[in-house]
Amino acid sequence: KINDAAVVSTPNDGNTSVNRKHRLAYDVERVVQEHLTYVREEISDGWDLIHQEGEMKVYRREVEENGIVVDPLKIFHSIKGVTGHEICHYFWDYRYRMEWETTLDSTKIIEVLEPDTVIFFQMHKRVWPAAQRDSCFWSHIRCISNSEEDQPTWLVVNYTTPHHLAPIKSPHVRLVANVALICETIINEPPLNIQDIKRENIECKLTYVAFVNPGGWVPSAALRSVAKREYPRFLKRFTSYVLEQTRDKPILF
Ligand code: 18C
Repeated sequence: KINDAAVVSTPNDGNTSVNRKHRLAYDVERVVQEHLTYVREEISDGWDLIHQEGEMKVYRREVEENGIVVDPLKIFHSIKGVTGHEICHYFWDYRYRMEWETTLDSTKIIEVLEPDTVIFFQMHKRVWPAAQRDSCFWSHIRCISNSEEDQPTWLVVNYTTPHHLAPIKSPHVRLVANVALICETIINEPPLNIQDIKRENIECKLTYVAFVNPGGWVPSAALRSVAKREYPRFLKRFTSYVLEQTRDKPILF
């Protein structure tokens, strides 16, 4: 089900194609289902709480593959005054991205597969002395209704894919990402009439997970310390941005 607010529009630069039953539909379904299964798993041995601030808890598991740090990261947060739909809308829609992402030089949609699934090419900021990273990934937004009574779960998944419009060009290094943002909306002390729900009654419980392979060697300690600082920073900035954007707008359930 596609919500009007989530329909994408892209600049008509002749470099974007649109098609309906798309070639990555199976891949999208598989990865979405994996995230939905994984999100219910409890934090177990091996996960370290690396940052805690208010309601936000950031966990990380230290993992290396062929000497490259690929630490899975998981953040739990709870934000009063917004819905899961609002959080996912602002995360997915490219029009807002450069307003809250501080680690990007650029972002561009290179293909629209469906109104809820697009392919991005992004150039990340260079962190000296490592080579500059870029990324190419499909990005999918979805609403999942669990029952008539409960608020739906909203999620966004960003998953690396190759694309002919985004060849890997040295000296840039292609990073590999599998990121999901999964949001539930809680209504506290629900008023009898649904129309009377105010922002003070709503709360979004979110889980953000990231599996990122930097695509080439970077010094482990430096990478871990940048990641430890940047992920909480991103989530704080992004959620404040959504609060600011939605404060005076009608609630988007
Ligand atoms: O999920 C986020 N954003 C989405 C929309 O853009 C999308 C992004 C996916 C890619 C995430 C990968 C991030 C790695 C970027 C490397 C370069 C970062 C530059 C850092 C600048 C200080 O899903 C939000 C993503 C929030 C990302 C937080 C940054 C994490 C930093 C990771 C460490 C990189 C270290 C590079 C080498 C350092 C060694 C000296």
